[in-house]
Amino acid sequence: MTALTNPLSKVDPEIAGIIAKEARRQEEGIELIASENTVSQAVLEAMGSVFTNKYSEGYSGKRYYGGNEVVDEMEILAVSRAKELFNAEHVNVQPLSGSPANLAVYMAVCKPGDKVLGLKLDHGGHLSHGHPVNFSGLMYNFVQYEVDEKTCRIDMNRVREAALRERPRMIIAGFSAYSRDIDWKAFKSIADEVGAVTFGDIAHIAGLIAGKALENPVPVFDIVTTTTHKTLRGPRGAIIMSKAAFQKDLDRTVFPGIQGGPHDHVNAAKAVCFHEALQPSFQQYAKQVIRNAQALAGELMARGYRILTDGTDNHLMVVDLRSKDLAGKAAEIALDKAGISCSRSTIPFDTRKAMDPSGIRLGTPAVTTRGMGEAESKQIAAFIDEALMKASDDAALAKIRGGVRELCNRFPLYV
Ligand code: DSN
Repeated sequence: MTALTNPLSKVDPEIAGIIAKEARRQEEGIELIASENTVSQAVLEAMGSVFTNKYSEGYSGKRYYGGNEVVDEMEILAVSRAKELFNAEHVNVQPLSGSPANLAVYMAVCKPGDKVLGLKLDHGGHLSHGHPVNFSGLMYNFVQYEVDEKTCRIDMNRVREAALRERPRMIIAGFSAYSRDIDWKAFKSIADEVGAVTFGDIAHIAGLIAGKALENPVPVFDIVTTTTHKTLRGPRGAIIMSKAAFQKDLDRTVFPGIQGGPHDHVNAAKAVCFHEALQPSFQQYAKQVIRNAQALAGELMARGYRILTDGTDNHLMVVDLRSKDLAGKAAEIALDKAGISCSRSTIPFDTRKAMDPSGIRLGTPAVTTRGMGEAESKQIAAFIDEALMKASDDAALAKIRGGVRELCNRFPLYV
């Protein structure tokens, strides 16, 4: 494409200015939101491509609009790369995001009212795993399993008991705030005992699986979904992977069941992200994400913080702030003022409300992308500790923000 003759800064300086402001916020701040990451310039370029102009309802070779021969080429490549990356029999790259991908799985496998087993939200699960205010909890008969009160870990004996008692149509394994490995094979064997379909939601850990730092459930489970923008470091979106037997039902549920035209510009960027994740350097990245999370958790524990499960096997941790006489919302606000982004989080058996729960969730995918290692992760723990101890001292928080900016300047995001 020729150089832009009418750049955004000329056409709409207001929005251009706002984007520049956000770019600066990202450059100068420490991003610890466990579900966020920083994409490459190549992913950004594909997302901003002319594919956004196209309608291509349907699938490769079977579209409802003309002029799709190039879209087909792109989507076929995206699918084949995702299949290779996750060793999947079938991949649908069209889901717009994680919840619609999960909706497609429910609609393809279950009838409204069918029983499904999933991890409770405040025990680390996800809204779309059966929360009563979400479509999942409204449309299906959810039975929610919990983590053990003492260890805060999933107890497979309890999952088995619930499965034998409830005989669900489908069992979900997956989470948005759980820091330990999932025993995929144990889930599969329980599901086989009761004749349930296995559904894995690996949105948080897909990049760690793609980078071979965690075990891959795709060859074991019937269906696995993931978003593409978390540890996988791609554009905002999702994919569904499955055994070939589920292909037809899943594909027709995504389109025409739920969605219209796929977002081809985003799917092109997903293809770029799969290409990047197939490179050996991505395996180094995935391992470093975990090493950084373990260094961050270790240093926080050394400073007297309670980390659920006493550590982490993946990229995230949930910090229980009760022993520090703090709550999640105030902690999130204080850290924001210090230039550190995180998300407040419920803890299992929380007595506080979700808007101001007892914990915060921290993750290392984004700081690892910008090149930080274990030494910087420990430094970040020191910043967090100082900010939380001075949560109501704005001058102290501004001073910490200066230190955060200095650290970030040493690890630029886009150069
Ligand atoms: N909102 C995502 C997260 O933060 O984990 C999950 O959808």
